[in-house]
Amino acid sequence: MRIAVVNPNTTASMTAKIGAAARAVAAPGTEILAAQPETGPASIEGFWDEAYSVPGLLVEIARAEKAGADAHVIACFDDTGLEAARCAARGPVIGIGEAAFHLASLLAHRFSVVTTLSRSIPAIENNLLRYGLDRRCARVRACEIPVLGLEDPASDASARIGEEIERAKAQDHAEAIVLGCAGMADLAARLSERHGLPVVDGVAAAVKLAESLVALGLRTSKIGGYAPPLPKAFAGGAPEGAPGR
Ligand code: 5HY
Repeated sequence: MRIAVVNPNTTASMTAKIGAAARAVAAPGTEILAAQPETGPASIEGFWDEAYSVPGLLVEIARAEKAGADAHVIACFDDTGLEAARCAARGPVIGIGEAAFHLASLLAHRFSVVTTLSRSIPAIENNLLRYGLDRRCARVRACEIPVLGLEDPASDASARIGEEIERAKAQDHAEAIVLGCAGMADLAARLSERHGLPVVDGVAAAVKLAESLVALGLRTSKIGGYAPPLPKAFAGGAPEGAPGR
């Protein structure tokens, strides 16, 4: 099978890291197509970045559909553009945030999220409410490292995230941790070992859930909110993937 993993920001080193994390867990018969938009913010830190990343993301979803993708993973923890992408795709579309929340809720009574900056917390809290999983999440925390700070080998990201994990264990009584950024994908195993509890990375979680849905022959429902977009006039020129393009 072929799974498209799209990093909605435009930082190539993050796309490479995400692609490596996806390939590390993919089954032998799964081909991972990693991509990022040609335009948009270098990182997504809050609502404004998120809004401007969606048009480029949707173009990449359309391209992956043409390339025969059986499923798509949106590799931004805010699950940026998830519902619009589901309208554009035939197969399943999995957000790494939603995937990680579900897996953590199968492992622990309550989990906490550790993301990058505090400004990213409201979007994550909104998603937990939207997915009906807010009751399973004790708290969404931030380690106060910018998204691209995770790309700096000299950063103390792992230590800073670890400090937040210890606070989550002591103060939230968290029994599992969800890493709240695609850029943390390479840290999960080491953090889980060091801190003695399950640490879930959304990239790996989303790839395995996508594989499972495809293997079960389950695709996005097209009889309601995720039906394909209707053909209509589009000022400024219709983007790739628009009906009739
Ligand atoms: C992500 N931003 O996973 C989110 C995390 C965040 O560019 N990739 C990003 O901080 O919202």
